[in-house]
Amino acid sequence: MKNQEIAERLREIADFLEIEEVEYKPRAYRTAGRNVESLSESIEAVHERGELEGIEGVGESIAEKIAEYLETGEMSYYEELRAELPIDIEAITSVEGVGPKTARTLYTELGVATLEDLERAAEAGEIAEIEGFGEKSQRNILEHIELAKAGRERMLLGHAFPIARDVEARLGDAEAFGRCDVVGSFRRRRPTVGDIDVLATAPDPGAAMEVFCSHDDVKEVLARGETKSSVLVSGDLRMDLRIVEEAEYGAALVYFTGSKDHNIALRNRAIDRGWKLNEYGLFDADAGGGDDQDADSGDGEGGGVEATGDGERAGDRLAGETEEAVYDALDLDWIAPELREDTGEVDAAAAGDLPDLVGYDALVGDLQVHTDYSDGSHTVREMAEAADELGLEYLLTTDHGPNAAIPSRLDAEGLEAQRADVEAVNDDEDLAVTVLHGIEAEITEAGLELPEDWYDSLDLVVAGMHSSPDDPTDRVVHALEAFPVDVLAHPTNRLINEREPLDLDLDAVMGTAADEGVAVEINAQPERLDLDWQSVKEYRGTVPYVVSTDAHTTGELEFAHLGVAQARRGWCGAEDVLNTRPLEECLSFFGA
Ligand code: DGT
Ligand code: CA
Ligand code: CA
Ligand code: ZN
Repeated sequence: MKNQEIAERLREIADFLEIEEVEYKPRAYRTAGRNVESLSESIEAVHERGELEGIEGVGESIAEKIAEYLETGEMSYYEELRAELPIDIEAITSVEGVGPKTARTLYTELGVATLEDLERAAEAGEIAEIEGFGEKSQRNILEHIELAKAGRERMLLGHAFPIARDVEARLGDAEAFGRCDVVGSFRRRRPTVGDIDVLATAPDPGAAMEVFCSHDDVKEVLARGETKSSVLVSGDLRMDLRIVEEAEYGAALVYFTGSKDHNIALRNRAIDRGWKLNEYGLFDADAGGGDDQDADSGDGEGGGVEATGDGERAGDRLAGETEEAVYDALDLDWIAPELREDTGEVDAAAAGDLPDLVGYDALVGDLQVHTDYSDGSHTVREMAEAADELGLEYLLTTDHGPNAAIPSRLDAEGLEAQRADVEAVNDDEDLAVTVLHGIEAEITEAGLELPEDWYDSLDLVVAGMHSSPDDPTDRVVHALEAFPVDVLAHPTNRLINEREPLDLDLDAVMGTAADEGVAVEINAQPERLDLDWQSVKEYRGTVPYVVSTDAHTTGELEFAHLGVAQARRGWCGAEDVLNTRPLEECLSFFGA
């Protein structure tokens, strides 16, 4: 599964070309990178079918480069560009505020080639000395570098997704394996994952380990045992496999899905009943024959199957084969993995009060997508066709308005032309999807600053902030109060692993949104997932949410499930999410 690796190469090529001030091409490479990244299958499989050029944004020349990389492990065009400027451009530009051109200056002036070099130069005060930089940019770099460093430790859920899905399918199909599930933080759909934990049964464990450790994607085998192995795959992602007995699969699922705090809450519940819960099952240690009553032996990640004795399985097994049976024996309703964070889910399950979570297939519309009228890659029609194919009932175009701080944005002429495009698509009887005409207006000190007559002509107004002012709360509150905003986009403007959330008084923002009838977005972009799930949980019931993809390409419409996952982690039911409702009902909330 080299999707991530290739997407990164394409992004780096775009950066290098941008530095050389090549026109158009950087955008083409970025688009191709985005589309490779959002593929829902492995790029190897696409290549095997000879369909690389079928990927949106991938033409003959980029397809050739991808094929070359898959066949030889190198992309010579990339190697040439990098030979001219031998720096880790992706890592360095992942520091907020450092773009490709800054990276080049830092290299030519100071020889900065890696993130470590950058940190050293900033700490030594060398960056402030460069012309055009100064103390402020140096401080800025120091402030953001920790986040960039941490970002290399934890992979975004959206980036881990195809990798996890691929290994699940691959092992599941292999003869040596029985069942196979990716567990851990991935199964809980945490916004980032530290590693990929795979749980499986295997009629032939030796052969299964061989399949796991010798696959093409494996860069390094870190540990190999009879029932537990660890490998490194593409992107330096660690993958752990544990093989367990069929009769213990449910207990292992619970244990290795975690979270650790959820496990502890469950184990305490077992202890209260005089029982013992670990990765092998739920046991009544006083009954039956057993020799070891160490109630704490489930602790520690190293507690793999092979390292433990029979004492772990002491007593009568009350449950173990299925998750449901484990929860049931503890007098609990089954708890969805997304809720297993020890934030009240065990008590709710005991009381029969768990929420009926919004389903992964519940969204019928998408209320934030970009087109080529601003920074999106595809036309209104292409986005509509892709949405139609996904079975969406409606789609809101939200290109950046005239007050956005980016070069490509909607002006009056663009707005008129786009409206004509929207009408044409809506008149096309072959497309069932309804396209709504909206905008993503920038929240500035003055508010939305849109020409007055635009508000009447647009179906809905989405407002978002893409800057980091000192008074973000005042600005957002003012925008929601003084302008006809329908949806507040990505409220905290965080970029996971890259940019801290705005320092917002969320009580004030959510209170204002509630008063003004503004819906709050859960943005499904892998690096955003904003509003964050903790806040989603806190303000559920105060404000209605929408889950939007903020797609900039047709492929990104498929990110929706990542946003749904965060809504679920925030305990949302379908009733909490407006775009689970049919078009008319959704629009009636907005008074449109
Ligand atoms: P990650 O990998 O940092 O994104 O987060 P997790 O939750 O996947 O953590 P990981 O990979 O260290 O372990 C997988 C699961 O195994 C974890 O969610 C719960 C379980 N586990 C690991 N260590 C312990 C422990 O010391 N005690 C208990 N009760 N469970 C543990
Ligand atoms: Ca994990
Ligand atoms: Ca692990
Ligand atoms: Zn935005």
